[in-house]
Amino acid sequence: MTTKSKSTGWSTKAIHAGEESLPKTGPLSPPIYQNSTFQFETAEECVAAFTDEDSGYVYTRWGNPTQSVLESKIAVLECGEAALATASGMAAVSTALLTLLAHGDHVVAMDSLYSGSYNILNDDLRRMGVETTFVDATDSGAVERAIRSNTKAIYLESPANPTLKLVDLAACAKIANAHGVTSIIDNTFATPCGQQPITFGFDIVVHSMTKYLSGNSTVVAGVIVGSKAFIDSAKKGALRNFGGVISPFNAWLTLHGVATLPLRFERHCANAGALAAFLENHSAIERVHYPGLRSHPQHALAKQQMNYFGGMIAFELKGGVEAGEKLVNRVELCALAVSLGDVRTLICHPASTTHLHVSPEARRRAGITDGLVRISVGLEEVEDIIADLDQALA
Ligand code: LCS
Repeated sequence: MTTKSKSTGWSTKAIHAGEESLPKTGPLSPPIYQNSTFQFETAEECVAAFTDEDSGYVYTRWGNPTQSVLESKIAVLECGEAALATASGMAAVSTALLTLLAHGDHVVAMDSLYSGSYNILNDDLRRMGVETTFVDATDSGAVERAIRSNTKAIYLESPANPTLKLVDLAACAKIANAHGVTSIIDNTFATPCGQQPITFGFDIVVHSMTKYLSGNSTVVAGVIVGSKAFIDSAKKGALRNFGGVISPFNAWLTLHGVATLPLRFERHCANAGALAAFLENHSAIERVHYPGLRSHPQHALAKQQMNYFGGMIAFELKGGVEAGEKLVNRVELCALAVSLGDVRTLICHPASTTHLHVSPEARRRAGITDGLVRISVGLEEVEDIIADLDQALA
């Protein structure tokens, strides 16, 4: 199965893609190469591996066979030419940005982002002489208006963490392309089952594989997908030099997760749709943010560009922060935990957890209200999830 193969379904790809390099006789599932270094028979072989890095493995910070199987699989699922697995989602974000940017460059970014990504752009890269303008990217015109002569990249999330705002993928990719700017999107919430931004014209996709791709809260991992040229330069530059490589064990665990992603994601989304409808009709709730609801301001766009509406829901309680605290203290089945994409339903309060280190002003601008509660809908029977929230809201 080759990259961009369209001839097979998502589940088939998730299970089989990337495994062509495995011997046809021997272990059925990809083995784990839990080693840091590789030996050679002769000096000539060793020099050859250093000269042509695609010809073999040298040292796990430079590449490892378990990692390669995972990378090939994700590249196929995201319809990209190549992929690079990383130690975390943040290592994927930072490696992609460090590969692209230099002192004096400018970035246009969405105002609603995962806090770590917001902080890299707003603090670390600013300190290194890269300026970022944050805009309401639900308006693609605002993205275009913020582009300057030194803009090198646009950086987006859709659906965004934790507001569930969307960006128009085709419009933003077209704007970036027209201005010769590299488009990057964090596809963690949608997963490749929900949307493949590269098919809309995006240049680079990043993921926290800690979430849906691994699926069991056992791993911290990330991945970058893009052209072979970009992935090669990230692999031989920022990833190798800054060292944010995935461990073979985490790559191996993630492979197991990815194989069941299409199956799991379908159930996450079906449960989320039913839960969102329940929450929207609950008298204690002011507003529900879920792209699959007709009340979501970008529902039409969601239908246009997403295969599924996702497993993440955010909502605001009529009683604000105090009601939110009471709710998360009263749930029994749902776990009070950050992160997302787990088989279990997770509930959290972004303003006091995931986005605590984003300034109140930036949170307000992004639409992260103090009363916003976020749910990562799990794979339990949806009746049980609804019953738990119903008793907690009562
Ligand atoms: N991108 C998105 C959209 C995320 O939600 C996260 C983590 C990251 C990148 C970073 O990935 P990591 O390095 O953690 O693998 N999101 C988290 C969250 O919402 N709660 O805890 C972590």
